[in-house]
Amino acid sequence: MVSFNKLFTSIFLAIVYASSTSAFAIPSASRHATHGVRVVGRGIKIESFHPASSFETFADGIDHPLAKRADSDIEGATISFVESKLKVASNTIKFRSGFSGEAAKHAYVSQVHDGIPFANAVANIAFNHDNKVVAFGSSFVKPKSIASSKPTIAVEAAISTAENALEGKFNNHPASLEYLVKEDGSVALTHVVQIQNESVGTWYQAFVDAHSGELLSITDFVSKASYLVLPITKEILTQGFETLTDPQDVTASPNGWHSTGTTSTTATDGNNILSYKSSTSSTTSQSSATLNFIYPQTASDAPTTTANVNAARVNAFYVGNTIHDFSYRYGFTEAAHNFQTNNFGKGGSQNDRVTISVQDSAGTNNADFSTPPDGQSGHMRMFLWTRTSPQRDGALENDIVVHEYTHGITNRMTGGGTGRCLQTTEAGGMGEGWSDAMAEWTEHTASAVPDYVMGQYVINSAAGIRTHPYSTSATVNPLRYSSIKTLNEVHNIGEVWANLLHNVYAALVSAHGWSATARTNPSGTEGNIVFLHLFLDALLLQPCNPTFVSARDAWIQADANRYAGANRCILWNAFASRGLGVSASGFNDNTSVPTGC
Ligand SMILES: *[C@@H]1O[C@H](CO)[C@@H](O)[C@H](O)[C@H]1NC(C)=O
Ligand SMILES: *[C@@H]1O[C@H](CO)[C@@H](O)[C@H](O)[C@H]1NC(C)=O
Ligand SMILES: [Ca+2]
Ligand SMILES: [Zn+2]
Repeated sequence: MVSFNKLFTSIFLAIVYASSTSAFAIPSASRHATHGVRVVGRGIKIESFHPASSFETFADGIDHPLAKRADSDIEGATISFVESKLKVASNTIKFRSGFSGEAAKHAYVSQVHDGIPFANAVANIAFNHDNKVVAFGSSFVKPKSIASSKPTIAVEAAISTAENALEGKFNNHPASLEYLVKEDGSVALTHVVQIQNESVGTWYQAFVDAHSGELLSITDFVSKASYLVLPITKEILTQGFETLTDPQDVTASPNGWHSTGTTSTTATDGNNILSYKSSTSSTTSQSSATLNFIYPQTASDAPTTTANVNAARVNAFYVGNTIHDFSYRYGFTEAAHNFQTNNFGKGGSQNDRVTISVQDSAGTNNADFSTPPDGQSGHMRMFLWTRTSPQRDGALENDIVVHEYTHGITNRMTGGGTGRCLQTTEAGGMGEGWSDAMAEWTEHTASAVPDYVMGQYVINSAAGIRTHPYSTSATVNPLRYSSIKTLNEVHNIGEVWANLLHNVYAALVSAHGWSATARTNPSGTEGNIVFLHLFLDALLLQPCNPTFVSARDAWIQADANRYAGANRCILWNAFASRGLGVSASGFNDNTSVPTGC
């Protein structure tokens, strides 16, 4: 729980920090790929640095040094490949995790010194079914200097520095020691501690120099939605509620949605999702085991009436579980670091189902999602929207719930479950884009690909909450890769990526048709199925803190792995149509596609 007993000292120290970190420059687009800037606590600006990632893909694959050895395991193959590829000693490489996905095997390593891993110098590698390397991303560095591996500042002092600067409380998640590469090429030893402030919904991982005591960097586990204020129209809400019976997919949720395997409930409280208001025990609960969650919502009543709160908790529970289930079918499994209380012995870390706080009192006109590492629960907060009277509830607009949960998918599937790999401005921007693209994917009901608008119910405006609808028409949506040059805010950058993906989706559906059973049958050949496979496969392939260019390359490689490159030219043409062609770089458009496309 949050304690307030340090309020006075924290005000004092935060002011000291404000002056010592104010030298950071305002970011320009050239820093999008390597920096993330956040304003924390009482207005302190913290700029975190992430060494640029290289990313290479190898189509049908290349050999790793142990390829000829029948007994080579994923760990040995990974270490030997990284060693030879980067020409570094094997004792500078630490194997972190690995697993076999459907289309490829994935492994994640860190640079290491004196047995202590580097937080922001990592690499990821993928092997296809022929045991060949198909993708390699790396942010390993050649350090100018490395601090001693023996801390001279105690962890307690580091915790108190972080608590003061970030205006929160150490959450007792075990602290660790990690190296952190700084922008000047030197490497600091840091105490890594998690600081939360439950009343304002912040959740950071702080990197405090274990020799100087300075707060050097943070990971922000929260992805916020921020929405444009648009004029309210008088459109009347038309309700689309339906009664669904047994919507759970038992391939993804073997004990259904209300049982962990050891504990069963009759409430919005299960293995994948806990949906509540105010207190985690305040769920929608049935008195008997019939599980009849029928709570009609009355749009003309305030969202806070008992009936409407029940409708919100039930809808959030249903949507969260549905995303869990269909994303599971496409590879967001236990081993790929998903969110479940019980993993049924299938790998990954458990006890991390998503908790959803509906009508959270901490804010209005927004929603957010925190993604800590695998093994700690993801947390979604849904707020009320105040543009209308009565107010509207984000938990009853499915695209918002899907958008938020998808932050959990992208943050967990990029970089091996650390929750640390979408932290630069550019990668964070794509995070927003994937979330909108997933919301769009769930809402298609036919092969037509009309323009897509996000968030029109909560603000009661047909234009929704983004600057443009997502569209195949460059007149309706003129955003291109080069638009990012003048954008700094992650949702605005995300619109560029979501619109690229809208065009990729339209191209795949136009080529391969559309399946109405895509959520439960991922083995079809239709375009919407292909799209979601490549979407999730590419997350696993791309490097930590990807750029638009490396994320695009990961899609192309994902297609090589799963479909032998059958969609290569479709993908290239769609990406190139909005400036992300072969020679696109540094937010300069290029519309060329490879020869033969
Ligand atoms: C959480 O943030 C609020 C608002 O900034 C602040 O008043 C409160 O003291 C913080 N809590 C902790 C534990 O620091
Ligand atoms: C794209 O880049 C290539 C060089 O790789 C150049 O030859 C071509 O003219 C560029 N095309 C466009 C349309 O920008
Ligand atoms: Ca997990
Ligand atoms: Zn978001």
